[in-house]
Amino acid sequence: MKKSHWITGAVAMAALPLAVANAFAEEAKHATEAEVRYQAGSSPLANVEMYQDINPKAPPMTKAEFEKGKQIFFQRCAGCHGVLRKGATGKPLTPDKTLPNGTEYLKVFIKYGSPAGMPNWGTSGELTDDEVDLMARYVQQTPPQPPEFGMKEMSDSWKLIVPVDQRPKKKMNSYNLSNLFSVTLRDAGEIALIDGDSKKIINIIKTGYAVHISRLSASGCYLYVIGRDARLNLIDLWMEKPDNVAELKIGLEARSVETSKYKGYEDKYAIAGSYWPPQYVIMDGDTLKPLKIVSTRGMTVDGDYHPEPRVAAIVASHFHPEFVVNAKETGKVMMVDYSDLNNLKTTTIDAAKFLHDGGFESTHRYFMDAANASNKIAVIDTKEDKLTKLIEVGKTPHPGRGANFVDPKYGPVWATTHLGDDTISVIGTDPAKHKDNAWKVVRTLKQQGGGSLFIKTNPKSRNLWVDAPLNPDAKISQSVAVFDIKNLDKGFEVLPIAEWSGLGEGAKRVVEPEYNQAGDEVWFSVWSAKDKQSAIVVVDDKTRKLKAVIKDPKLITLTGKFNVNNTQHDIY
Ligand code: DHE
Repeated sequence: MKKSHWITGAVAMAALPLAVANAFAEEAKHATEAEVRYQAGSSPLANVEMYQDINPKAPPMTKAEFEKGKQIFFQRCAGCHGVLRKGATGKPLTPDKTLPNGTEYLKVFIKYGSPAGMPNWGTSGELTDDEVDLMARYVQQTPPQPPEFGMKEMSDSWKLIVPVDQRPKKKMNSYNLSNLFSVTLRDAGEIALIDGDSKKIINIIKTGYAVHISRLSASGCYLYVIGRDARLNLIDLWMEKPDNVAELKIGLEARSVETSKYKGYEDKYAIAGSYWPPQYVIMDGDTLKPLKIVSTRGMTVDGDYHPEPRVAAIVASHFHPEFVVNAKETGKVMMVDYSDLNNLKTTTIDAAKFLHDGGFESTHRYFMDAANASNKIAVIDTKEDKLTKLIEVGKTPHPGRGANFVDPKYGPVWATTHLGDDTISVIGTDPAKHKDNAWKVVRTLKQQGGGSLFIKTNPKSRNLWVDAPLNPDAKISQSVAVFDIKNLDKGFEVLPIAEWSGLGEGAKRVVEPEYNQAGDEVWFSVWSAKDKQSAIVVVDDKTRKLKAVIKDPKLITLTGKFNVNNTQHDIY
């Protein structure tokens, strides 16, 4: 009998009363291996190392299963549930939540998914029944420290699907690319390319899970799409049918991507920032080959060390060859000079903690940077690489890229809406000709309610549109408010966008106004659950009347929309 069986046998016997154990020991001396196996009923796992969680209630797993579960979780699940399983767009999966549910309950969720956006990992064939069972037990274990994701892991993930020399040298399709929209199909892990002129779907392209945002290269030829799972896709819009030409995983969880826009560097570099690991990576703009990874770990503006400053918004300076990289938890804005990657120069600006999203004011010199949990807008001067001002605004500002317009009384302004209250803060942005109004809230407007995410206008419009998709009142979350910029004191009009979509029953939210290239149409997403239909409602900006509804079963959980022209040229 193999030594190991003895050990196992001995361990099993040690638990028995002594007399019985002696009898077993006597008998075991003469039994053959087959008999011991048969009698001892040795477990098939007898030789396998078990994973021991610090929580004794966690269901048993072998070490190999735990390692496999870790791989699957970080590849497939971290993008939505967070690398530490604290939750993000997906629910928290910490043991205090998962243990009470138990394995059988979790298996059903993992296998069949949910209308709230959880993919059906089992029935879609992505995971076998054994893997579903393994993951149901894995998420009841204490979350392990997530792995780092350095140059080796990144390079191993890099796919150059169509080499640069095999791509078109000029536009090979007849689309009006400037009026193309990249549309996030969040829970499908895809984007839809929709022709703004014909409102027809040109292509549905596989991207990262819980795809988040799209950005354009300076030339408008390349579209970059980042998924929460930190998968970055590069799409060539000049191809006969625009499609993926390169792909890179930049970490385990991410939200932002941008490309170099300074003259002489157009399309040269791309940059993407991750929530985990807390870092950003600069890549070749036309292949996504990773070139330089920089960690954001460090001290907060208050002087405390932070191990996980997640990279939030990234914009590209129009005044220097620099990326403006926001670290959420430290409140630091890094002006990263990409002119010499081997001797990387970075100016670090102290702003305010919990930097999130933001956009340029109308001259593209100042970046209006929402420090959302600090209820502040940080004005970052991208010409002088300095903080110009920290401005107190409403509760939890969430501008998206914000809205630029000329206020009849205060001149050029930039506006943000808020998640935490029903106000819109309007900030003066012209220190040259409207000095008294610059860098302060000159007007506070009341909109329908809190829970707002995006505000938008266009240089050719007199409308200011604002959503409230997270408002608990369906009447508010399923409509939008619109102000007349020429007469802001008149208050807002409410348009029943969800009703106009004709989608019928089911929870839905109206999110993110986005203009077309001409600035005479506003596109709204009507965001339904994964098993319901979503739609895009197109409103005529002049008449504020319904112009078109774009519906297709393939348009699943439709959220962000990025017009090529407006995104390429920072027009909002
Ligand atoms: Fe976003 C922008 C982070 C949830 C749709 N979102 C951003 C940016 C960040 C961010 C850091 C700025 C990127 C940039 O400019 O480089 N978003 C997060 C989150 O951490 C958060 C709150 C929760 C999460 O787990 O992801 C979150 N975001 C959402 C959504 O639920 C939204 C509404 C729907 C969806 O598709 O996921 C959503 N976020 C968007 C959109 C933008 C965005 C449409 C781009 C706005 C723009 O105009 O550029």
